Amino acid sequence: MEKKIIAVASSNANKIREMSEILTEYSFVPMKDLGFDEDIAEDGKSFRENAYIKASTVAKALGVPALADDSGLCVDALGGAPGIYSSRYSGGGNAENRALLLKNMEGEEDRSAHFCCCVCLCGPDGSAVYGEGKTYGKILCAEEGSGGFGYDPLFFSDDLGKSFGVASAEEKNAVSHRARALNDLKSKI
Ligand code: ITT
Repeated sequence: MEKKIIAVASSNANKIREMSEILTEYSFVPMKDLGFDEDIAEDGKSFRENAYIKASTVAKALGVPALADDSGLCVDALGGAPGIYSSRYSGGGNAENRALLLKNMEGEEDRSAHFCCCVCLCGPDGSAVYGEGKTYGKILCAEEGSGGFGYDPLFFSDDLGKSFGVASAEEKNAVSHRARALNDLKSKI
């Protein structure tokens, strides 16, 4: 059977790879491949608002439904930071973000954290359906593994009993915030 195509309002290739691994019945096509290659200002105050901004901008521009994922790491001892600012935490890339997180967690005893994900499927008319997911764990004192992306090597998953950096893609996708959000969305469409 032909896979249903979904336009994805994201320029994060790792997110799009995970979407394809999680919902295998769909073909996720990056917005760039459909002719949308602009920066979208993510000026919402929550994962949900940012997911809507991305999905609705691309859906309106392309005239087809679009899916966006807004996600991040929320650390209890840091008052929920970096949260919606996860990708821009240090002003650098993933390695710099992890280094800053480690520095800000130096000497912290409470290392509890969770990843959050809000996905939004939006039509060109602005109508939206959402899915939300979280996954809980602890911030490690040093990186473990090099798998996944972003903060994965610093995140010890309570569900898996190991870091997302050493987990296989299958293991991560069985418990991740992204898988939970996508499955929540799937149950509504
Ligand atoms: P798009 O907006 O283009 O989708 P982005 O990476 O800027 O890409 P976000 O604004 O949603 O997306 O920021 C998500 C950041 O949160 C991501 O860059 C990582 O730093 C972190 N993050 C989210 N999910 C993660 C995961 O599964 N593993 C590790 N880090 C993750």
